[in-house]
Amino acid sequence: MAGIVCVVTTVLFGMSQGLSTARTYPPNQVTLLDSRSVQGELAWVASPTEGGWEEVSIMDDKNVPIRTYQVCNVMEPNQNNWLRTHWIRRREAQRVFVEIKFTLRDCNSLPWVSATCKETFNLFYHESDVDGERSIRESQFAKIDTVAADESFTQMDIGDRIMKLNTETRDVGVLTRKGFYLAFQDVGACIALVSVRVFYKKCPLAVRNLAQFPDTVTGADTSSLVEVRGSCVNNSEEYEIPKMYCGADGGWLVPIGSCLCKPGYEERNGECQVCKIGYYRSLASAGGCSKCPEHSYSVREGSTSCSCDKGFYRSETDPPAMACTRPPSAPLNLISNVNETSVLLEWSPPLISGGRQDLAYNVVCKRCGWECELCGDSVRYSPQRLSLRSPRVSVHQLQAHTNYTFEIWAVNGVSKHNPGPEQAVSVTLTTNQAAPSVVPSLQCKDITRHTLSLFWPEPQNPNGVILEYEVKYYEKEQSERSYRIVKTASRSVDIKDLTPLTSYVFHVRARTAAGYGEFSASYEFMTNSMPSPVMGEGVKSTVLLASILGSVVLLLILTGAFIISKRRGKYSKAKQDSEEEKHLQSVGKVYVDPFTYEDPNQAVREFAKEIDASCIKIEKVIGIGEFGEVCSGRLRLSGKREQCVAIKTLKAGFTEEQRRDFLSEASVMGQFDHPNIIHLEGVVTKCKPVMIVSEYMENGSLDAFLRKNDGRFTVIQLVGMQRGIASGMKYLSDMSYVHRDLAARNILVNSNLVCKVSDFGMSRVLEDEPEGTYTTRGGKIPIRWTAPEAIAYRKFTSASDVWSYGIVMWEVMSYGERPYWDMSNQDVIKAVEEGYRLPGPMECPVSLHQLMLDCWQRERADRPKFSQIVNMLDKLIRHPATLKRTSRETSRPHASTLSPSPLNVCTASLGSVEEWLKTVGLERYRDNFTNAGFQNLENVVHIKQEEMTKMGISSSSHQRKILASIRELLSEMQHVPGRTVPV
Ligand code: ACK
Repeated sequence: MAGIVCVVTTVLFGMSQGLSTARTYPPNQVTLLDSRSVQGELAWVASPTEGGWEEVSIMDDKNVPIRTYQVCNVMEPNQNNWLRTHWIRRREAQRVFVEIKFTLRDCNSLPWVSATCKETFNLFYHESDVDGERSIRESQFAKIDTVAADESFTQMDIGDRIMKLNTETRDVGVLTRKGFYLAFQDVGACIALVSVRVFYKKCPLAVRNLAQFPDTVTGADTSSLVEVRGSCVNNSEEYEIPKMYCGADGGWLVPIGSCLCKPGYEERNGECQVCKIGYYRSLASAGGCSKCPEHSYSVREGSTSCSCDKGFYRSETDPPAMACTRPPSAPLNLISNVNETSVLLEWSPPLISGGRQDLAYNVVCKRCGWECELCGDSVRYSPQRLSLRSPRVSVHQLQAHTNYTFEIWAVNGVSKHNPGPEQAVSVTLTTNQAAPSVVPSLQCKDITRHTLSLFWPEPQNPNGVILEYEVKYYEKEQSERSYRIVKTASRSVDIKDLTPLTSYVFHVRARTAAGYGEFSASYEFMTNSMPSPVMGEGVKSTVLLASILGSVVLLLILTGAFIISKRRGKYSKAKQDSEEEKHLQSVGKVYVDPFTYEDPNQAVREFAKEIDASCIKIEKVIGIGEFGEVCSGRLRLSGKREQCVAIKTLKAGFTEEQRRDFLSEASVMGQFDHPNIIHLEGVVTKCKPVMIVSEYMENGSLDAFLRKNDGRFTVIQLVGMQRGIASGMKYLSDMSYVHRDLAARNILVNSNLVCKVSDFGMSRVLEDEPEGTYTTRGGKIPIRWTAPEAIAYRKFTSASDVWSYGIVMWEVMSYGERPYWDMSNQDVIKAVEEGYRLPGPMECPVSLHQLMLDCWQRERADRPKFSQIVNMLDKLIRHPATLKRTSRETSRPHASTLSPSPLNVCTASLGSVEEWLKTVGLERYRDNFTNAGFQNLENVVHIKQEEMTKMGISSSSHQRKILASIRELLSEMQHVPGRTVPV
């Protein structure tokens, strides 16, 4: 026996060479007992106390003593040796693990003990709340398992000093008491317990998805999962409840939900770190910190948004990532087109959009008398007043002959932060005369056999003083053509001498100084058979007021009287008509030539208001007129607001004749009252210098203005200017005034691009016109603007003004180009005589060029009237699509209106670039063309405007002239048989 023990001991010693005292445990294990870490004796309780388990101290490989238990009673049968540990506190564990390291002797290697030798031992536990129970009966222990060695050692192993250490781990649970004892039962094995470690498992503190999960003891069951709720790490917030499961083996499983870094922080290395200065993070769900967008900044760490730079803003709906923006600048180039009581306003977008895409426009309408007040609800806007997306609006139902100011505000999403006058542009205008609107209803107050007493309300928009009403009526059964008319100044009339029991249809209309309004809808009333009046109500024509008296009987009785009265009715109609005719008077005003006055000063007194010189403040000289300086200044008339005016002065030392001629312009101008005719404020004749004071036109004369703004306007704006001039000319021709010198230089333009006809001096047509040329008949005439019949035999009429108007249209579309360029006056006369007409300027819509050609019809009767021109231009403005096709896309206009010009003939027949340049008066560019490689005209026809600029032809008017000539050339080539157009 002693020999065996000795052998075992020897083996244990040998094994101890491989044992380490390093006590490092996996992080998810909490050790409750480790026999190797006990200093001194273990002093566990062995039973029997003698001859059973024995505590033996051995050295590990670091020479640190460790305590072991051994037993080796393999030769004696019926062994029952118990070894019990001390009480082990359970702490929080519900399931504990027992790791046993042991060595076991192979029974086969001890052949003489094979009957009694065992190769297992039993492991027990006993739960108890008490530390240090004295004696525990065997039966109180519960078995955990029978432990067998994976490897047992033999005598040979001892000789070879081979370590055969077994490690077996068993778990036990669910534990419920405060602690427990373990017991090892040996039933006859040769065994050494090298170490015993008891531990439980924990899932260690972990951070997943920015949520922190604490140390968590595993569940009681081997398969149980403990659900743990995480808490968000610093500077983060719960996005979705963070959860994880702690598995029985101490590992975390299945993270669910998450936390997100708060605004102002971003995730870095599983933490939420603050955004740096100049950066921001606005939403917990957004990515990382971002740099402050344009025009914004942040001055502290952890910013959730960036503040806007001064003068820049964010709207409520702007995302923090969007750059800060600012309100737009004012719209540009506001122009107005007045059409009776409607106005078309158009403008160009502002220079500064503020960096936003939500630019819109609001319209403010003010009616201005002594003071301005906002327009009421009766004014209509199309498409709307506010939030306009396109730069145009038409305003309707204004009052006639009234001053209005329209402000167009450019607005965007941040305008409300800093609204200011720099965001608006305004225009002041006067509406035209307009006929009254329709009489809205008609009623019949009394009905008798022969009389209907009608009354009606005033039209909603009288647009002036109603001079009279006209009632048109006819028997329903008869044709509308046999109508009768009654006129009255009041809003009621008795229509007499009617046929009894007859339905009549009535229309009524009102008249003001501007003419008649539209007839009302039709209303039907029926006379009755009663001699005394009954009340009647009008119905619209489709509805028949049928049910008057069913008295067929009465009808029969009255047949005789009926026939007689019907005859009388016809007679009295004739009488009535002739009486009414007498009321008709002409409303048209005719211009009076001041030179028909015996004393021309009388005309001045009649048509021009005398202004006291003290009311005028001259500010600066703006030009030189034929009689003296032209100045700008201010006029303050008592009871009126101060206004800017232009002042023409008569130079000192004038003759009486010059004074008369000078003032004749005021006598003419003073007769006109139209928004497209320069308005005369008055004259100063009682002191010197003699002055003519007129409204001030900020942009001066049209030709210079266009040249200064070459290419800057939309076609609609240009047509708007033309429309204004045509409207002014219509007014003049309606008054039988022939201008004789209509040209862009004699049109003035105000700040709203409104064009007004000016220059009504009497003498200049013959004497002082800068363009004037003496004709063979002696008079001085502006040849390029003047119709052939006026040049040839001084036939000046509104039709010759129409010719000049066509030239003005051409000047407008070519931005102030000189008509017929450098051609001499003689060549112009000859070319026009031969049928040459100016080609459409570059980008000129075909429809406008066609209108010009119409104005240049040789037969003056074939030319359109100004009223037709106004209508035509209105139509084009209303349908801008008609302005799309430009002459660039067209071939030659109608052959009958544009026969070959001298220029064209030249270009088609002469092949060289040099000769062609000569014909267009631009031979100075010969070298430019040669140097750029343009050897023949075939190449030239492909030239682009940019190429010309590169070649050194910088004048845009010369470029245009060249392109126009090329178009002509091409068109000419198309008409030459057998020639292919090189395009
Ligand atoms: O082209 P402008 O600037 O416009 O130069 C001439 C100059 O005076 C000599 O006629 C200007 N002018 C004439 N009448 C007016 C006016 N009512 N408002 C502004 N400028 C005017 C014209």
